[in-house]
Amino acid sequence: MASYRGIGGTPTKDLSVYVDGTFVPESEAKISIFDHGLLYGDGVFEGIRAYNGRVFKLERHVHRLFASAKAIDLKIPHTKEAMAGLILDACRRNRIRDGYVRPIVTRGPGDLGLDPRKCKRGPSVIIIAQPTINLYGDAYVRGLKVVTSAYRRMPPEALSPSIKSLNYLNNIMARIEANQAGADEALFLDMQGYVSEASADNFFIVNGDRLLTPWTSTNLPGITRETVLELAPGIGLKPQERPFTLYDVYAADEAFITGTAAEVGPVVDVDGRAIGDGKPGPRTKKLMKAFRDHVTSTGTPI
Ligand code: PXG
Repeated sequence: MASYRGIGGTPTKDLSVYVDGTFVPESEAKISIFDHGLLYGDGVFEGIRAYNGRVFKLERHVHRLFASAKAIDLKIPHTKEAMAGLILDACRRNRIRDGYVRPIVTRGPGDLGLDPRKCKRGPSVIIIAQPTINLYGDAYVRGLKVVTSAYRRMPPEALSPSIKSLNYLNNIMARIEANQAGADEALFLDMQGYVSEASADNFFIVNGDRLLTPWTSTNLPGITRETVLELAPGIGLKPQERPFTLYDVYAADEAFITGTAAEVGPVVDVDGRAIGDGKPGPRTKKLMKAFRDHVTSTGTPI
């Protein structure tokens, strides 16, 4: 059965998905309507890519999944090694060479109250592995149009944006604004008015040979972000993590977003201001190529 869904609308067949201890066809996969992941967004997840038959930064993603779970006091019923093994197994069973993997761990079935102690059975563990995705299509060639969100990124005082939790409404509200403005992405400011991140991606600007991104206290410590910071010196860019404002964005030579699904995406317009000359910048393009070379030649073999 072919259907169109998944990030970017990639056609997929009936996938083999992992749910609570076994692999089943997705059409037979079941989760309780009392699962607190559904009722309250009480859970954590990861988004992981496979390139060329290898899972990119698998250990780093598994580590972040466990760190997110720890932060919400959720005990994942597997070791990190077993979880990594299940992710690779999900790829193998779906014959993934280039794909996207989504492990999810919820608080599990409870009752209609939000007290996690009611979830006596324990966490639900789900792993979906699907073939490659293309998030923004031709937007990578023309560059992305971004608008600043009227919502601020959830501050760490309310809920740490470093936790990759199932609560994405803050991000979704911003994405709705971007959709209504006819933009590709939304840019969040933090509560102090500094640039935070996009709705599902980290944000960078380039000025001369300087590469700037905000530090991660007000955004997700993205694994693509880390990778770009590692690759930058190799193409002659000096990376720096520090706060900056919308003025710095409007006046930047180049801008781009990073994310596992988005990869490195050139930004050419922010709030109606052309960034640089309004075309994907030369250093961004160099970085996109360095990123592609890196991800297609490293990773854990499936
Ligand atoms: N910030 C946020 C808020 C994210 O959700 C990133 C940054 C990038 O992190 P990585 O580790 O992937 O470089 C994310 C990524 C999507 C999608 O549709 C993206 C994410 C989660 C769900 C969907 O692109 N997370």
